[in-house]
Amino acid sequence: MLTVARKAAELIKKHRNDSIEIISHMDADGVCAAAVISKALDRNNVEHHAKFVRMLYREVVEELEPTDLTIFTDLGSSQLQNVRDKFSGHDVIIADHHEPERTEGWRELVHLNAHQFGLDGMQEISGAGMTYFIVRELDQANRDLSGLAIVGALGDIQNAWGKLLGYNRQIAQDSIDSKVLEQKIDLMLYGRHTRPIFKALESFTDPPIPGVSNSAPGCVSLLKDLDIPFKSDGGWRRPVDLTDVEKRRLATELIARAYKNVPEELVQYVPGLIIGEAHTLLKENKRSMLRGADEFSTCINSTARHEQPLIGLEVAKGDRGTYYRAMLNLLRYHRRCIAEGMEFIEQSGLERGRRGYLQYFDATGEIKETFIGTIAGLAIGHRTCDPYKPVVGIIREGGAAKISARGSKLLFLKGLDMGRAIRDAARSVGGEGGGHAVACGAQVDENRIPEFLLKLEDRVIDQLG
Ligand SMILES: [Mn+2]
Repeated sequence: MLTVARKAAELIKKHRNDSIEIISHMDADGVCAAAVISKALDRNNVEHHAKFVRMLYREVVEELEPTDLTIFTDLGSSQLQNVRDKFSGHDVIIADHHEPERTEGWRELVHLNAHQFGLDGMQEISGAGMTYFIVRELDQANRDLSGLAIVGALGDIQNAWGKLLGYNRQIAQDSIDSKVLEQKIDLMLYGRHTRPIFKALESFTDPPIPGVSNSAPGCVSLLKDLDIPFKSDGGWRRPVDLTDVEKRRLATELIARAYKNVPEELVQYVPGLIIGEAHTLLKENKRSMLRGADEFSTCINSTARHEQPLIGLEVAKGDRGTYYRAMLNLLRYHRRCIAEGMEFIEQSGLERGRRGYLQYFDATGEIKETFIGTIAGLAIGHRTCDPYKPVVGIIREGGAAKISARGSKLLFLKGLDMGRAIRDAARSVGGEGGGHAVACGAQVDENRIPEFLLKLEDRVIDQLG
């Protein structure tokens, strides 16, 4: 793999005085990947532009123009045919971790894909990680960009086992060595550096914990029972302020409670979801949303969700001024959209699949298309939802249905790969789909939604045995 990464680095050096375009995936990993390469190019005073797309559908590729060098990051491999039709004969680098299409490349293409080297692109390395290997070959001084590669990996939920695997571990080691990252075993609470402890507890829903998940009063009384103060002189204590003894006390109680609730065959996965590796970006301010690598990735994700990836790009590259403030605004808007989306779920509830293994909602005209996945994900934690069944969100528009599906980490650990399930189900009704094991999407003909849901449900049942 390093040989190919080196070839890519050589190609970049060759074009250092030419026009270079970066085309990346419009999600957190894609934005981080673009930031990694863009930052490395900046350091060498190489001019370049960045552009973000959701998918390299034929009509999307049609709109692109080959320049002296085009660098695709976090996409390209799985739509290689479309890319080739337009870019064949031109200098192109693809750094991707999605499963590649079985298509020949062309002479001027340097194709760096995780799968070609026997890596598990779903869990072991992200698009930002693949890109990182190129910039490290470009200059060893780029090792400090490894922190962004970890943010990208978390954006793609590559830590579902409570820790990073494979090459991601190597990348994390690079960032520990270059003093940008700290990796520590901790409670897997979201908002470690920014939220009051009881808030962080309340939003913990995977696995669901009785009397804690979605229950602010429950969290407050839990902390009281465990003799853990939730305030100090400086205001609310955050998860990061807990002492090791307090953390252990809390972890023991959370695990014990989750055990009582979780179906027996899933019990073995519970501790790994409550305790795991936490990643802290040491160069960020202590109370900043960017201090925790997981929160950093949410920030970047919100810019991509709302189609402002260039804001995310600048923040990922280090802007803490104008773009950072724009991102915080976007984050506020993001939270408002979440509140509205959840209000809709609260009002309308979820429908059940015919065989009871799927839950879905149709939010046409209610929720923005780019946002349906976020709401589907949060719906899993909602009180009206069965947390042990995947959730599907549907938006109908112009005869097509845009579908997003989410499964819990718990189901993933049990063996459910929603990305594969949705791809197969979509294909079987003449549509297209794919994505990650816990977060994925599809597009099918509006008239075939019921048929699609049945096929999807069949596949979920098959996979879960
Ligand atoms: Mn990715």
